[in-house]
Amino acid sequence: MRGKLIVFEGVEGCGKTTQLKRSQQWFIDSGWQSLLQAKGYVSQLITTREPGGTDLGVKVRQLLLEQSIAEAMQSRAELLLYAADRAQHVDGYLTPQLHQSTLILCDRYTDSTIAYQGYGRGIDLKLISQLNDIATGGLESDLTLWLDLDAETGLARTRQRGTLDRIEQADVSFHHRVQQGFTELAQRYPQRITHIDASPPETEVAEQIQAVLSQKFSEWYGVERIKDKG
Ligand code: Z5A
Repeated sequence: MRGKLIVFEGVEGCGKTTQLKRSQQWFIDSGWQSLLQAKGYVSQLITTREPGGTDLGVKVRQLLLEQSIAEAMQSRAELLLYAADRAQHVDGYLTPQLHQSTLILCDRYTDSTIAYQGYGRGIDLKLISQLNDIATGGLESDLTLWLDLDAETGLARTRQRGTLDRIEQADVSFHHRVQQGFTELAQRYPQRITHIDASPPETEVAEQIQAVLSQKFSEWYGVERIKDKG
């Protein structure tokens, strides 16, 4: 059976990375992993991210996020670098893994490009859509979890970590536009994008995500919901 691509999206500091790791552990602890493996539906669960999910992508990520480039990165150059990272990721990693029945948890994907380069930088949304199609070859997520958090709270969380990368340093109105982008995407694609309230404590956010994942596993694999242990 083909694998599934589950994407975590949202503004900086919304807790994607934290929740992606918690979901990975919960998949094992809850018993879903052993159940789906025993039935032959899923071979393994892996985590990855954009930008930076491949060796080439790690280098592209450095270019995109480092603050030390003397000249300002132009918006279209930035857009094309994200697209290059994605094309490598899809063809070199995601698609082969999906053919091996892998369940993939991915930190950011195409909606980030629409939200950041489209709504944030103001690049034409049609152009971004065309470029996303080229970079993905049509591969869409099976489920996108949008961790909805207001931009200020997210930025305050990341600032506590210390140094800010090139994008985190952008002014707050940029981050508001990005948040607006995610909001509109969720309204436009309710079948694919599920809203998660990312403002409560980590454990409460995790519970919302686990409920959605349990429901999706039942739907995708036709197995009865099991009682979560984790
Ligand atoms: N980008 C783009 O522009 N276009 C694209 O197409 C793509 C990406 C794919 C890097 O992404 C940048 O790439 C990003 C968008 C751009 N812009 N920036 N900067 P990234 O995903 O690698 O980096 P990020 O968005 O900055 O992620 P992050 O800062 O690591 O945030 P996060 O993953 O959402 O949050 P976290 O690391 O899980 O948590 C942040 C902190 O909050 C941490 O101290 C946690 O302990 C804390 N936290 C987490 N959950 C909670 C709750 N519930 N309450 C309180 N505190 C919490």
